[in-house]
Amino acid sequence: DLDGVITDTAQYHYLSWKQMADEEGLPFTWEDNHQLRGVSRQRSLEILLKGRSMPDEHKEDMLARKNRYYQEYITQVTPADLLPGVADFLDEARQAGILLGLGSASKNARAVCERLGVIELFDAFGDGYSVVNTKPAPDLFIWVAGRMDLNPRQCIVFEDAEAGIDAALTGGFWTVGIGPEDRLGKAHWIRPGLDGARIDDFPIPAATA
Ligand code: B16
Ligand code: MG
Repeated sequence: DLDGVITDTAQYHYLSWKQMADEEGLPFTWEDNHQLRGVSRQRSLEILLKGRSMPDEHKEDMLARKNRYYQEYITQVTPADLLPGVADFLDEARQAGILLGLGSASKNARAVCERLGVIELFDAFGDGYSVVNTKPAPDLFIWVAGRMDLNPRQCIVFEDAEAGIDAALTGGFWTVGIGPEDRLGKAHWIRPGLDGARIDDFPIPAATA
């Protein structure tokens, strides 16, 4: 995953939704924002609207505005925005010959990874354009694994979102939850972040043919 695992763009998503919600007079807090982690832009708006009905045209306008604000924020992203330990962990994995795949719900994932300077590290890159059914459907992670000729049981998904852990478990992947236990309790392993993480911390049994 990208947002919340490799970099913390959750704050930029929040500020963009908040600006749009304030303009519309809709209540929206940082706590509400946790429900939007890993969830597609369209689905996020539905959650934010809490059942309020709106003409489709107005919804499209709200989505476009939120994305404009977000794209403005991510122009600030630099390699210094990699979360602690991420660069070392990705380096260690590559040196060990482990394939790396990105599975983000975001249509802005490519721009963010380019700005972070990590795009070249990935052997497969799945983003908000790759599949129709978004997390918690398993489709994105299965798509990414398939691009690397891997079976889900040969892969570990690192996720900060409950929707992402659900997606990975449904797809048959090993899972590491990055964040608090109350959000990620279903994952095989849970860590607050990747700072100090080593690949041996996540031993998966050899896949059988
Ligand atoms: P966009 P991830 C997700 O990214 C974010 O966590 C989620 O908050 C956002 O709504 C979603 O991407 C879509 O992003 O509006 O840029 O297409 O965590 O799956 O990397
Ligand atoms: Mg995430």
